Amino acid sequence: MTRWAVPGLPVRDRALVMGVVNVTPDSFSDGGEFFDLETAVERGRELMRTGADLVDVGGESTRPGAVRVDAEEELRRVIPVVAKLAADGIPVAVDTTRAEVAAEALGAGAVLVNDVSGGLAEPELVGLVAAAGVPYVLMHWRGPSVDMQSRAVYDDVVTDVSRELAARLDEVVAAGVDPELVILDPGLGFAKTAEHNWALLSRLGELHALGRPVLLAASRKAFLGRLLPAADGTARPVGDREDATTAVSALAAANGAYCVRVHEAAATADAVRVAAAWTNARTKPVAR
Ligand code: PMM
Repeated sequence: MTRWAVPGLPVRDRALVMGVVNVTPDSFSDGGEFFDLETAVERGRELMRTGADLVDVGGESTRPGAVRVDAEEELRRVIPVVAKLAADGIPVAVDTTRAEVAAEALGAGAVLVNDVSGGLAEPELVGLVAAAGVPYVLMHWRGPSVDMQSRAVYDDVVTDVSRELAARLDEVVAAGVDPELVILDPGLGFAKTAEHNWALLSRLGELHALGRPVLLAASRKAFLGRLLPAADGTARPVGDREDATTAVSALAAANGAYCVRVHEAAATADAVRVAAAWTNARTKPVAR
């Protein structure tokens, strides 16, 4: 199996674990638990202690239906957290669609820009990433979270997402981004139904055919809650989706994912090691 190495990011013989630090009062997945500065910084450190390879700091919720915060508020939330974690020597990604926030975060020590809009929200962000020469997560995106589910319409979701990601990849490379620094992400839950997410996960090979490493962020998402309903049919609550998240991490890693983005690191850190042992044993001769 191809093991990717992206310049500037940790190199491991297994999938990378990206731990999520949401500095938002309204994220769907952790409900604003880590909203204030000290709590968010401590959360980032804890994710690293428990097995994350890098952390992803975001100040704007992208849950379905979310309305945007202004840039000033996003900067106020994100930059001090990035600065403190980077000062500890922690590899920090900034989860933003705004060029201004990305620029300030890189100035504060971030090493990766995670852009859920794939450069579509603010095209200036792409120029900034090109000039900075930093790794870039390019996610499949069809429009803002507020009404994105209305755009969850595909002929064949894997073919369509692959084609749209390939087109974005060509565009960001034409804008000067080094292709070796691009990580692709199908954007689970972003203009996707549960069925779309499962199709994308199960046909990961088709995304790998685009020739770049793939990041997956399934952690705690609604499609896992819907897979595991209670007896009365209600979806499994967000906080009880950890085991399902770990299962997805193992399967994603065993199927070649470069990085899995999760809210809790420990179980996924084990899962990606299990996956690596499993897949490596396929190619190593075993003595009798
Ligand atoms: N999903 C969320 C936020 N950031 N970044 C990437 N690259 N891919 C995703 O699917 C993604 C993301 C959703 O919100 P959360 O932070 O509460 O999981």
